[in-house]
Amino acid sequence: MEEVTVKVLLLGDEKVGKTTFLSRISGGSGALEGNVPITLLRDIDQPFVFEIRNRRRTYRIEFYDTSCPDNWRLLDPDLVLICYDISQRPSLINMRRVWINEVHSTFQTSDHLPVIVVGLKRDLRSESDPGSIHPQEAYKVSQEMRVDKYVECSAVTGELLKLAFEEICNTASRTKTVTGAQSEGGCVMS
Ligand SMILES: Nc1nc2c(ncn2[C@@H]2O[C@H](COP(=O)(O)OP(=O)(O)O)[C@@H](O)[C@H]2O)c(=O)[nH]1
Ligand SMILES: [Mg+2]
Repeated sequence: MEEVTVKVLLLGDEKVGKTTFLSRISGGSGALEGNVPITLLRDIDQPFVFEIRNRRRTYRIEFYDTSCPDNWRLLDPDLVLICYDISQRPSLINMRRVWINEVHSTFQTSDHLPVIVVGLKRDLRSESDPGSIHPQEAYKVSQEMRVDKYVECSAVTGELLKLAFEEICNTASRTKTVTGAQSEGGCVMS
């Protein structure tokens, strides 16, 4: 069976929950449901590798976190995840102010590079707190950033985690098809 490697790069402010998210998804299906304790991955153990399979191919999905801020620019990713913290407005602002521009200025292939916005710490969303981000607002920002998809989840409670991971893997595998993984009609919200 053909094996294909897909490189996925996680970007986003410090403390938005990138390591916790990766640790949770690397813990297997029980961890994906959010009902078993997780062991935090160490930044030095990168990349974090996951294998998924369909009928024709095995995909080796390599997740790279930005814990080495100087090194990530040397990567040639197939998919970028820009992460923010749903309870921290500055992290949403920085996606547009910093991270999407970093993608375009760093990667020459950025015209064809699919980007997913990932809202983390969904369990901390509070309707009464103006610092907390409503999904519609995040979706609007994602559209303005011209990314391909918007997903959100909580790595602590496990809510929507499985769906978010499936969307990411699905897009990751489509990067290796002729048509690529960019969304034709603009940003898709799942
Ligand atoms: N409530 C809640 N806290 C989280 C979640 N994900 C991460 N955290 C906490 O947020 C802090 C930063 O997380 P970390 O994964 O280290 O962020 P990173 O710097 O982006 O890698 C830690 O104290 C985590 O325990 C989440 O989904 N919900
Ligand atoms: Mg980290």
